[in-house]
Amino acid sequence: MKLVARSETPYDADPMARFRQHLTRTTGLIGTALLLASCQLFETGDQPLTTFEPQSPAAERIDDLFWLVFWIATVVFVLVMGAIVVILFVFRDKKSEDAKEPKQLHGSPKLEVIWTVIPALILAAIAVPTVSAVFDLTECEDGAMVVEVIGHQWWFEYHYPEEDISTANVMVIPVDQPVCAEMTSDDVLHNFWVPALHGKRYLVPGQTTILPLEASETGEYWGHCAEFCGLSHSLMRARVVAMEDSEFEDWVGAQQEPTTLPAEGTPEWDGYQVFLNKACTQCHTVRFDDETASIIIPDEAFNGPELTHFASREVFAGAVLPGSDQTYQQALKNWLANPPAIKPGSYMPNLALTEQEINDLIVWLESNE
Ligand code: HEC
Ligand SMILES: [Cu+2]
Repeated sequence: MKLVARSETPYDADPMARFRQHLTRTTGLIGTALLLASCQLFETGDQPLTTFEPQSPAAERIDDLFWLVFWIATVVFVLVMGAIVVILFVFRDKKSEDAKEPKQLHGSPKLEVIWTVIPALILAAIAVPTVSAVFDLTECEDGAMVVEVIGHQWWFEYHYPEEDISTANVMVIPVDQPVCAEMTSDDVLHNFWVPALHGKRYLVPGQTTILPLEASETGEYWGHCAEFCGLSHSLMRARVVAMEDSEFEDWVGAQQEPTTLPAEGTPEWDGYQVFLNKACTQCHTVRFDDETASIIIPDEAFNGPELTHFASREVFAGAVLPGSDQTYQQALKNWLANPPAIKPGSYMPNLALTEQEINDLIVWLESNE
């Protein structure tokens, strides 16, 4: 084999090589652009995570701030770029006899004052509303309804201390009323982010962070854990449902009630027996109308979502199930068959349930409304 030094085939002498290089570069760029565009596709669709449709006073304030900064930055960008283009043109090298040198300056107090004062004013115009928003947006109004948000790998728990309710995945709130989320984490850092309602805020183990929430419209708001928190971080969604006041009262009333202990011999009874016998009671609280049968996992202990009113939440497993391509029952079947296959690293183990046991469990779980 003959080794050819690079200089022996000069770049210009091989137009094909040049073409190929251009092609690789262009394809790379187009590929990157498409890849980035696809991130956008994932975020919109059924669960839009956009900050541009604010539905609460806090989110509106953040949105206003964004547009203020955006327009200031746009004006600065256009002026600076415009000046560069004009200067490039006016002072280009004209290569002719009559081209004159621009006037040479050294030090100009007037100019220096101008280009210091203008940016200082711009920064002040951005800083004052930003800092005041940052402070206002971390404080809850007096009398706001408190919901404690506890982050777990990989689901959100919601506890209503006044109402004495515990639920998971779906936070239910009354519309047009201030709610104060008092947040913490049971394990690692998480971050609660429901873009239509507020910005992001950390959930820190051993600390309480505050997030004022208020939904201006009834409806569902989607969110996501916004801090990488381990293997299934991408499968940790948040969902907030805002209801009319009367509907909310009904919801609270229903959640406060225990669920019915199945009667012996019913199909629910079989599922309940599987629940009792397959270690489920080590991690899941269920409150029954017969209190002696209730299974209460202490707060300090390792726990999974409370299942007393499991079927009243339309989603489960960090609000990622059921997926858009499956029914509730199919999703539940898959989940019970092998949780870590659905959510890698899941703390709910594969309990090697038989198909019969899974079917029985589903009947019982679906009766817990
Ligand atoms: C070692 C603890 C543990 C055991 C044992 C366990 N689970 Fe779980 N379970 C969890 C955890 C943790 C989650 C939340 C997983 C997630 O979303 O990442 C969960 C989630 C669930 C969910 C979804 C709840 C929701 O609203 O998101 C159901 C239903 C469930 N488990 C049923 C069962 C049944 C039935 C058994 C017994 C066959 C069982 N679990 C055994 C820890 C456990
Ligand atoms: Cu998280």
